[in-house]
Amino acid sequence: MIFRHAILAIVLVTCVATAAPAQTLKSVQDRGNLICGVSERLPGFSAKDDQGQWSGLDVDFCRALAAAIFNDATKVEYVPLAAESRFEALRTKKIDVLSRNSTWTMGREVGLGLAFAAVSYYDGQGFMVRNALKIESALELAEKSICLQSGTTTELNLADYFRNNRLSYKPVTFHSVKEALKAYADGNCDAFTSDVSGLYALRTELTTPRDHIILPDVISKEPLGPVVRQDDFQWFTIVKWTQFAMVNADELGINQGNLDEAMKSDKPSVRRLLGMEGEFGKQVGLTNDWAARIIRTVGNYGEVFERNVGTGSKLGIPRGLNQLWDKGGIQYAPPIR
Ligand SMILES: N[C@@H](CCC(=O)N[C@@H](CS)C(=O)NCC(=O)O)C(=O)O
Repeated sequence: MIFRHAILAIVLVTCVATAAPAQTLKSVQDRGNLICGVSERLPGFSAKDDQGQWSGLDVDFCRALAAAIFNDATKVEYVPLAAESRFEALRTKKIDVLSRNSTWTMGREVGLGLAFAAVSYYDGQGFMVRNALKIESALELAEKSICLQSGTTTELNLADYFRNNRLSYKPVTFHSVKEALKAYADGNCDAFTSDVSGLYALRTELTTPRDHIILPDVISKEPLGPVVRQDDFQWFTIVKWTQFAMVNADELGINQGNLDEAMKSDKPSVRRLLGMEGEFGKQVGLTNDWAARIIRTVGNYGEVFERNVGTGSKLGIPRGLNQLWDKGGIQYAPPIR
């Protein structure tokens, strides 16, 4: 009898131990930096310059998280990941968060045990072709060869699109974006397909970008956003509200330039966002000025968008769907209250 109780106790202790929630925030704080998975090279989203400095919209998300946690956006170790290895790197805890133009799909959540925290960029899949080809619509790509990267949603969307339209095509698939773009640049494919944002980004890498157009057809929904494991709700909450803080700041008109002025505001929504009222930051394991730290160092969502990919940047992408909900887009953040 005593023996059976002892066995039961061991089983219970083991179960409780395995069920203990992961403490990503604590391990990030103890380590002293955030390990962020990013693209290997996608200018405007994540790219390393000659001085070893990373920049881009996805990189700024990592910086925003580091600012919220450490009040120092430089406390990030970037891990460049190919499409095929990104989710495994997250599952096996090689990274704390994945911020790498990854599309939120049901399969990736239920099949891989991951959780998309928010949508940092609403996108869709498109095609890039040479002007000289005189193609104006994706349907004219029937029988043509199309370069793409494996391990992406791109592959299935492409197959679906041609199947739906009862057309055939020749997919030419590569493990790395570098190889795929080189094949297209060398003329080994008639078209290149990816998320439209990726096409804008990669077009800047071609010898004569203006010789290539992005077709108007958008064949899928690609909501891109940061991803975490499902085992840590506190961490999921921090990642999610980091994105929402930047969108809320944009909506409230708070930016890097007017933050100090905004700190004196008596508007309740501004005071709560910036931590002058409420205990929202502390309740999630941060300091109450967590969002102010993000805005001061990285900026609001609109500033991040414009700086990295917007019409004034090298990529020149119109804000489009990523405009705020009250300005004609679908970027919408739940309120901080
Ligand atoms: N959003 C799609 C596609 C993401 C993707 O990996 N696209 C490629 C082609 S643009 C890319 O970003 N490659 C950059 C890299 O591998 O560094 C997905 O989640 O599967």
